[in-house]
Amino acid sequence: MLRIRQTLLGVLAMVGLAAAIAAPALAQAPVPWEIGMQPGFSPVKDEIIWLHNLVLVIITLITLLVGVLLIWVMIRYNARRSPVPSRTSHNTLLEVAWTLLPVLILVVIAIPSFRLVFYEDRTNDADLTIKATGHQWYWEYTYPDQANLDFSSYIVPDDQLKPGQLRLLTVDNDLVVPVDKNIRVLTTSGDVIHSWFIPSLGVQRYAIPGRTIETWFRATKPGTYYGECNQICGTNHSRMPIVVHVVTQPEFDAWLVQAKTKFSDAAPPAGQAPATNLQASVAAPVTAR
Ligand SMILES: [Cu+2]
Repeated sequence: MLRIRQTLLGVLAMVGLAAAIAAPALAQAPVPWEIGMQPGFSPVKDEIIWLHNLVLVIITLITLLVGVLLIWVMIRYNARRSPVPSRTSHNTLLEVAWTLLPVLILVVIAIPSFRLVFYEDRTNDADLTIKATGHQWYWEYTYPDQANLDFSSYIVPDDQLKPGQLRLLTVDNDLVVPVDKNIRVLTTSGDVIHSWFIPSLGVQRYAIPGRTIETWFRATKPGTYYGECNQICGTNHSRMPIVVHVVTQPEFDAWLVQAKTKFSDAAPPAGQAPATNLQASVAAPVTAR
C-alpha cells in the first residue's frame, strides 16, 4: 500500500514538474477585442499607462460636462419653451473662465507629458545597447557591445508556423535581452521609414534612414514580447513583426555564446558598415518598393 502511494506521489510530482516546464511563459501579444492597452512590463510603459489614465479621467469629465450642457440647452432653451431669446452677447467672467480653464487643464496634462517624453528619451546607465535597423521587410539587430553581433529577423510565413506560434507575429530570430537591465535601443533604417514598436514594453521609435534615434526599456519579467513595425513602409509592412525574448542574465550569456557562433559569418568587422548578411541574400527578391 505504502509502495503504491509512493509511486503515485512520484508520478504526481513528475506530472507537476512537467506542467511547470510546459507552462506557457509570459507572452505579451494583442488579443481579440482588446480595447485597453496591453499591460506594462517596463517602467516607461507604467508611466504611459498612468498618463493615459489621467487623460482618460479629464476627457471623460469634459465630455460629460459638454454633453449635459448641450442637453440642458436643447431642452430649456428650444424655440417652444423660450420664444424670445436672450440678446446677451458678452459676459466677462464667463469669457475669462472658458479661456483660463482649458489653459489650466492643458498645463496639468503637459507637465507629466513632457516629463514622460524626457524619461523615455534615453537612459544614462545602459547595461546593453542594441541597434534595430529597419529594412523592407525585416529587422536587423546588432549588439555593438558584443563584437557587433548582427543578425536578421524575418517573419515566419503562415505555412511554416508550428503549433502555438502566432500568425504574423512570429520571427525566425528573436531579439534576446536580459531581464531587469537597462537596454539602450538605437533605431535606424536601411531604406524607408519604419518604426520599432513593442506595446507592452512602452517602446515606439521611428527608424529613419540616415539617422539614429535612441530610446530604452527595462523589461521587468522574462517572457516574449510581441510588436510590429507601425510605420507604413511598403507592401510587406504587415510582415515585419518584432519579437523580444527576455531571459535571465545566465540564459542571456549562454545565448550570446551560441549566437556568436551561429551568426559569425553575418557579423561585420568592427568599424565597418554592417554587411548584407546571409539571410538577406537568400531572401525572396524585392519586387515592389
Ligand atoms: Cu516597416
